[in-house]
Amino acid sequence: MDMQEKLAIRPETARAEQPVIILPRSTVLDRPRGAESEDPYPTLDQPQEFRAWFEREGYILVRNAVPPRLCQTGVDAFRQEVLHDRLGFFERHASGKFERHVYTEAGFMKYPIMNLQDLPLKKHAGFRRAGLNVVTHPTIQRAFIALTGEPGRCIHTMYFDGNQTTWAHRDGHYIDSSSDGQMIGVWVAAEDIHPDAGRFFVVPQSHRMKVPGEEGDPNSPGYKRLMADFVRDGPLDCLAPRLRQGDLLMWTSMVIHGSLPTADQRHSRRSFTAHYVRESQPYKWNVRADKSQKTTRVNRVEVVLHADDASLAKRVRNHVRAEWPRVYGTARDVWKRMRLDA
Ligand SMILES: O=C(O)CCC(=O)C(=O)O
Repeated sequence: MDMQEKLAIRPETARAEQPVIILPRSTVLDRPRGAESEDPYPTLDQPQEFRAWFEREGYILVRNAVPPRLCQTGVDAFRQEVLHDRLGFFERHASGKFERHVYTEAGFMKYPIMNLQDLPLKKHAGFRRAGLNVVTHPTIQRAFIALTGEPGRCIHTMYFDGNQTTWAHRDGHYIDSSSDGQMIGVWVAAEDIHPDAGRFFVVPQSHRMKVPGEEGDPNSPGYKRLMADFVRDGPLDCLAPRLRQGDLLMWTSMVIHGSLPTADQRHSRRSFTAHYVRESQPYKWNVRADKSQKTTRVNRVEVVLHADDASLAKRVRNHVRAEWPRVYGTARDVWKRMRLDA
């Protein structure tokens, strides 16, 4: 039985930990920059300085960007509709596959859900709506226009509850604008993030540096090791700002980032995240063959839909997965076993 099958049968059981590469440099873990309270960031009322900071540092922070009430509505909807759905299958960021929840020891969802815009409308309508309301909020659009001079198209979204300890990476190795390096990532704190919760980290100015060996497959252990080596031993400092509910962090697709290991498992690190490209630029996958052209609109923002429903068979599969997850899980297990036996 492989790991996926174990997951499908016993969703509540934390899967055997895959080796996750953490950041052993003690200054990164013990005293990540950003723990201090003074903010150096230009605000949106200073658009030129705002853009200049972003271009120089590769990231920027906007305090109180999204009303806390909107974030809370998203968190509440997640807890009501999604967290306790032990049978449901959700697309995951780490594997790119549809998997059931894995819970942390404190009962948080360990692996983030990918692409809220593709969630089945019947079952998860409240969470989908609330999450998309956060990641398309007008302040995010204003910030995107300040950084690029034009409106943005949202091409990817995620929701984090617990911490998967995201490996250090550049987004642009996976997905980017057709013009390399011009996609922008968006991380909205959906609650006050406890310093020990496994904070989001960014390596300022890393978007302008080369990391040896990074040209390889970004899903390979070798890539993850080299990126971690760079964060640990490289010339740049790691920054993990304290974020409160509604704070917004934006970064360019070539800046290195990830999440610190969780120091205290009692804390969640709830956040809605998204990736945006300029409306005038298509997006591209660097790790997938096909890219979806389908979109919807939320808060006047174009949001790309990724549901794989190009044939009748795929639509039936998606329907069964959404409406009869027990049947889908059993069928999937049987199918996998048959393939193993063949
Ligand atoms: O918050 C995290 O763990 C990582 C998020 C991330 O890598 C992203 O949104 O691109």
